[in-house]
Amino acid sequence: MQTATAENVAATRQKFYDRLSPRAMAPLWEVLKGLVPDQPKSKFAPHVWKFADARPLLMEAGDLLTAEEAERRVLVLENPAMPGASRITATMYAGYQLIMPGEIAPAHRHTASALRMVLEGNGGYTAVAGERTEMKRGDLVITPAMAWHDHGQENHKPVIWVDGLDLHMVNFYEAAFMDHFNDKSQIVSKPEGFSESEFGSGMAPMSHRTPFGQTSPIFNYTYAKSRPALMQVAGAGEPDAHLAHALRYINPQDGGWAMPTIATWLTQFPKGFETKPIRATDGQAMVVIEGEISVELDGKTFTAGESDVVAVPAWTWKKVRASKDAVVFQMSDRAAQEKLGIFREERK
Ligand code: GTQ
Repeated sequence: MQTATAENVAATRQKFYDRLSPRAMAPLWEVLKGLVPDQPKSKFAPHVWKFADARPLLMEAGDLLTAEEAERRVLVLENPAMPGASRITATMYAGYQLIMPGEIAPAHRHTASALRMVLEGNGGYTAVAGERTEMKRGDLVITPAMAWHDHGQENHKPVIWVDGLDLHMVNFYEAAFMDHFNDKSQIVSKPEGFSESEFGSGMAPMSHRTPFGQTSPIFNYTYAKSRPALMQVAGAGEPDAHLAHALRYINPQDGGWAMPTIATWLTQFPKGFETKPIRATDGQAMVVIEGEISVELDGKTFTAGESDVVAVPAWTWKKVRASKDAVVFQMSDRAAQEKLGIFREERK
């Protein structure tokens, strides 16, 4: 009789496993630790993208192909730990998008929701569901799921913004659809500012309507409104030890996040202020709108100035220090995680 050495136990088990795989089965005990980990361990790395580095390359892309050829001319922010994945964090897609003067990025619609944080090029526009909005630095423009959208620039300057999309979340569910409009631009049927008038002044139509389902009916949260609001709040009290002065973009219909999957907020960090350590299960991207910050992520420090983007992977200890008064836009998959009941954070 054979004695039960470690080798023959392993060999016997392997023989058993080999009979399972052709039957499309596998032993849980070999994979359980990876399937149900003790705590989050992100496969993604903290990173900073410098706009000074990216902008000339974006302009080169502008010479290489038109927005129409590209459909969307975007330099995708690829997390360096996962090249080729088109991800800035585990679930978030982000990129720098360019529209050259006179160009149109043609009208299409898709299941994925998009946001744009505008960096430069006043005069550019996005049209969403029959309404145009001008894009100015610091504006948060939202494209709800399945809403037609096209982008253009009639001015003489390039337009550049940061895109944030939930497309990986949609694709995870294998639930993605896309349509192309039969013309470059959609038909504009409403005057500019109409949605803002209907939903964006603390009022709403008497007959309850949710034109974009769970997405906010306001599709441009202008910096002309958000900045003075944030500055007044910041000027009136002490910053929160972990969050500094932060305001969330909300859906006025229900007070929840402006988008169903992506959480968005705007933070003012006073010069010299340093936040206490915090970590959370959401993967975040930070876009510096004003000033300069250094972000310590699991002990490594990244400096970010205007229009730079910082990736903060899930469950990474984060400390932010402002070397100048700073305003930072942040986006994450927190909105989706909260709906699923899995969002957690820890503060020191
Ligand atoms: O503007 O519709 O960065 O469809 C990626 C996919 C932007 C957009 C992206 C898109 C868009």
